[in-house]
Amino acid sequence: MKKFLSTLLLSSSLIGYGQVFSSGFETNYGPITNWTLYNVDGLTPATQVNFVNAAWVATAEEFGNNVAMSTSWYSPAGTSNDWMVTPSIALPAGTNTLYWHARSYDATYKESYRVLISTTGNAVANFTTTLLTVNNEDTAWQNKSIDLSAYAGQTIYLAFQNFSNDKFLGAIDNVYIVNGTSPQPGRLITTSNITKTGVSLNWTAATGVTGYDYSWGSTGHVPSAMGSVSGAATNTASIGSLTENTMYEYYVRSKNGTTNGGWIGPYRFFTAQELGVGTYTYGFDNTASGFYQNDGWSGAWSTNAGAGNPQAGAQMVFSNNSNTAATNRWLFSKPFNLTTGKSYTITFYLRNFGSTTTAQSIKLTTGNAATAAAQTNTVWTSSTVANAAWTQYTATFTPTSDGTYFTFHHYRQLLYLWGLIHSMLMDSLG
Ligand SMILES: [Ca+2]
Ligand SMILES: [Ca+2]
Repeated sequence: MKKFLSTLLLSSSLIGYGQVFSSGFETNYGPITNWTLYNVDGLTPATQVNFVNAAWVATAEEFGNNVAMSTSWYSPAGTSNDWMVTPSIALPAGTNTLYWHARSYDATYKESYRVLISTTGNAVANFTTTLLTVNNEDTAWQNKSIDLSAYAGQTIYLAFQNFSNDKFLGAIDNVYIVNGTSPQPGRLITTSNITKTGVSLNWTAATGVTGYDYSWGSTGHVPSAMGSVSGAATNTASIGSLTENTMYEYYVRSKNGTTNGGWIGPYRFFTAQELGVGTYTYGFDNTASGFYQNDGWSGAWSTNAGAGNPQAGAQMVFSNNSNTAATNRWLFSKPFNLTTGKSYTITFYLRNFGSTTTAQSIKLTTGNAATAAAQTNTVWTSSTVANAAWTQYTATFTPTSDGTYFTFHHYRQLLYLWGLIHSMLMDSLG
């Protein structure tokens, strides 16, 4: 028990009224170090998933938000027997409900897991009662719950056991025990309507609740009910009076009368930066964990800091095309606040690495959110980018409404057959 003491003390201030246990697997919010892990199978994960170097590992699902992940893809193949066990939990009298979110990561190779309970200890052998068996968990995040009222007044341990045979990856997040009932909203809580000073939070509504609280602040802030909305079906809330060009963190929780659900989060957003007041220049040179997400950018392009590779500075972004499928990879800028009718000039560098004989296709688009669906306006496009050297391009854009992202979209479908992989790189937007 000693190993849990310091982390439990750190997280105790995050336990709100009605909450008995909480773990979101963030470093500062119910970290995985609060749990006891047992890698009973002792098998060797396949190279592609060897970041799972324990029974369960905390890994980033979104920028700033971890999940607990386990694998059953072993080399040689085998059956997972990986445990994640809570510290001892003293259940109060009355109704107690366990909530969590879960998903698999490959529709063809879905993970299976059990939830077990012990009243005698936290060793694997103590878990003789299975509360729930989930075979082939869905690949979309699922809301899960179990009524623990039969154990009211007892000290319990809970375990999640991955018992999948030769599948892929599965994840658990937001494990909460509430004294009462307050079902969780959907796991992913998104933003929209980002301006210099405001944002809307959006979630998938829960049933059987009376409303939602939300919290926002700087990275690492301790969530508290800074705002509330009523009604189970309500699925959005607006925040104002924010600071321009600033990264914020946010949480949402359900509430059912005086019983609070667990905080779902943290997620992060940037408020918009005014563009046109001086020049914005960006070379993707942030090498901190999270790379360009720390600067408000997002998307699936990779970074490379190889000596001599960037057009300037220390790092660049790139997008590999594929020899088996169409490339469809987005890179979203931070949000910029633009003035309707004003002309903006965007310059950027592109080059190919590897083969330059097969042209790449790149678009520069704009939209009102950092999603592919929102990128409805093409500012610049080329299907003939085949530069051996960095080449500068210039585009101009005159918005018809305020509040805009710039987005680069690498979308070429590979047509040749001999299997070369080459890359598209971009640097020094400004
Ligand atoms: Ca989490
Ligand atoms: Ca294992």
